Amino acid sequence: MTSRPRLVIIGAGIVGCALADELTARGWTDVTVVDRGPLPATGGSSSHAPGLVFQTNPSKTMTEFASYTVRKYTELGCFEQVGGLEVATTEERWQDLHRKHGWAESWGVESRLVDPAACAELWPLLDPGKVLGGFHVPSDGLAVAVRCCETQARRASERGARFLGGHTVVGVEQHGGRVTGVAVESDDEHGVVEHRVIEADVVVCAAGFWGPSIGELAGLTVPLQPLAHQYARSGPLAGSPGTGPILRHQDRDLYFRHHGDRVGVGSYAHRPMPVAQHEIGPKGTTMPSVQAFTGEDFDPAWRDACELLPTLAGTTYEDGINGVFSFTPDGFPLIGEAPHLEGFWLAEAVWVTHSAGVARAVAELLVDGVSATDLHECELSRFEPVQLSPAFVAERGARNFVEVYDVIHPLQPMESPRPMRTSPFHIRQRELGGFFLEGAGWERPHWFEANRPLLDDLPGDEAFLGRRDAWAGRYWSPIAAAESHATRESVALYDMTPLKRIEVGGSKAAAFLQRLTTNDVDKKPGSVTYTLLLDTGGGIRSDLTVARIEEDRFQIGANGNLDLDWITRHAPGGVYVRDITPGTCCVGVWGPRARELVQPLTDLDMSHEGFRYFTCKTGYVGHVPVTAMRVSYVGELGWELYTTADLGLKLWDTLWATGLPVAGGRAAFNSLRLEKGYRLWGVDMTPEHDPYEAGLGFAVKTGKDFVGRDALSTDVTRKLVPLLTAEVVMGKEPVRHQGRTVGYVTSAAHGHTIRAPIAYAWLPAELAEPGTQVDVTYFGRRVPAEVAAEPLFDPKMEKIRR
Ligand code: FFO
Repeated sequence: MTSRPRLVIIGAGIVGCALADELTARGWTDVTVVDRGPLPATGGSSSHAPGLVFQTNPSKTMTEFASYTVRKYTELGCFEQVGGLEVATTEERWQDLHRKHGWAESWGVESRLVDPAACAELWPLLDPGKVLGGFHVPSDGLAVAVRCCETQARRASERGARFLGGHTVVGVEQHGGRVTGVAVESDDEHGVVEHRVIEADVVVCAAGFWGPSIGELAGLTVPLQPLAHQYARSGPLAGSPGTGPILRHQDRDLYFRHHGDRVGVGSYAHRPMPVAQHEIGPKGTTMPSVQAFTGEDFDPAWRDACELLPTLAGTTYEDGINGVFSFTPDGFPLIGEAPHLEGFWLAEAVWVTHSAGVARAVAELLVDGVSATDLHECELSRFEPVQLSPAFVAERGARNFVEVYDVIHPLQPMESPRPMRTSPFHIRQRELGGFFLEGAGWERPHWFEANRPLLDDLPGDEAFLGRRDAWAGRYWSPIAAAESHATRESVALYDMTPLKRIEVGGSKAAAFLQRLTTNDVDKKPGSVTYTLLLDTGGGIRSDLTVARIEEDRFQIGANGNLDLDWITRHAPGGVYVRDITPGTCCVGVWGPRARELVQPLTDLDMSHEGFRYFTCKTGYVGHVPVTAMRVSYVGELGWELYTTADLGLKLWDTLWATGLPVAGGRAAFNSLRLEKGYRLWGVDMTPEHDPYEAGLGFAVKTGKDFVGRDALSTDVTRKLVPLLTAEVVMGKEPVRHQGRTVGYVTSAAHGHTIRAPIAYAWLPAELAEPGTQVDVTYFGRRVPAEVAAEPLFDPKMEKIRR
């Protein structure tokens, strides 16, 4: 590609304009932005957006997007930094605001919790008798969306970008799997339709809720559901201060802002109002993004608003609108290149709140090939095929609308549509009283009620079970302690079917994987290697196990669909890449009695010498052909046994019939892996971190050439370390040292074997020494913690290597 590729951006809303600005600032000046509507108010979501920017989000990435948006629009003079206030009217919400305060601290957003009187000072129209307290972020505020579009478009135009209003995209041109241009229609001054193609090397679709239609032109599914949402303004209010913070009343799904002496009220309380692509206003409609306002849907919200803001009572609302904007199945934006069409990118489902941040990240991806921000939650390739079905996208999109202001527990799954993906062991897991949560579309058991009787034989003391408050105790059962105990003392079966399995083969497979990953994977058949995928900036894109099954056939244990996409994209000719996850299954047989369980069922030599740690073999367990790998994410002797999906149940029943194992769930699994210090990608480390910081330098062989190597440095300023905490926390909590915020928690669990709660956390390198005293802020409480040496369990590997 030339250093200045020809770029077309579809959509001159706030994302398209921000992107044109970011790219032209980086020297990509051959930029054309097309939009079907007039400029600058194109009639898309940006044209009606009330512009509220609340920065704090459970996701570090989303918070960073919002914080950059605030900084940038403030500098550009199109942001009113009025602050943001979220009030609680229930105890549950008040607790949740404490949790939110923690996220703000973890992600570097200054905030404070305030009492009802302070809430009323910030919002004089508010009845302090109704609230328990508030969460105040002084840097939040209002983006004037259309002005943001104009200002950024002007800067981009000054650097050479062209903005074409009244140009409707009617085709995406391609040749040989690459995008070559965009076909547009426009009316000339006589109303005659002109059709032409704008040639392009790169096309970015920033078409907002039109994304699915544009995607269709490119042969790409864009999993986005437009929903309409009601917003109205009061009449002039005597006693209104005229300005003040943006306000959220989430217990009633409401938000507010000032419009001079009027107050704007937005509601998520009404029924979801999905809008199909063909229902969006046709060409020529001034505001295609606006549907008919229905007072009967808004009236209850207005009544709730009157309760919080008594001055509204006795007045009614004026000029209500029903604005359409984009929802995705998981609430995150859609960023990334189409899997089958090189050069066609998405920057979709982005709210004004995150617009500048997303645009910067996409510009970095296009220009540098890698973003400084961790994008794994936003990448288009995160969706499994089943999660792209129109029915799924519609239902989950609507659920996200309903839940947008709910207090959501980190483990809480959506209720429907479920179940989607089930492993062959599912039927047995149900019989055992499995409690299921969802991950990557899979039903995953977290514990089994059938194991409850095991609790009777266990130490019932607090150090063993772990002290949990009601929050940390939700979606958890003490049965996890029994399953953990059984794994350490006897043997347990863990369903590893949701583990992404990718087969890579062909004569060049070994050379390819050697170049793509950090460790030496070019070992003899039967070897298994723990290795990393890095991006070109040296950030960790994944951690993998690579098993060389045969000379030219590898089986990769990966973290998700992102890995499949990454490996597929990089594969040269002569290498095939196949997702074998759906057609296969895996059970982990782990514990000191694992050998005693498996050996009688197989002719394979399962002895320590005959089947070394981190090796694999193929053979039979009972009647079932298996690939056995001697690896263990729980830190015990044992094997992962793989077979095809049709034989999964047979395999499970064969193992079960020995009478030795119990079934173990994710809750025990998570505790066991944290005791052993095994990192979970996407939670403990992300592309934001390099291997040395993450404590994974052992998996990097700098003597060979691999993607990301040149960006690596062994100097580290921060480290991922285990903390022993006084009670169980959940993750994402801020960590303080001598009163100063120094880092945040990634994963946490109670370590039943070590009889202490564990929290992994990112800390400055100078504080990473074992013994350093810190504290973790959990719902506003200070939980004492101490940096510990890792691994916390079996440092000599005596349990695994025997
Ligand atoms: N693949 C398989 N087969 N099983 C798994 O559990 C997983 N993972 C992810 C993705 N791929 C997988 C990888 N995470 C170890 C640590 C983390 C893992 C997988 C394995 C591990 O055993 N580490 C040892 C050995 C390292 C070595 O000898 O090189 C260690 O750190 O001591 C599950 O999430």
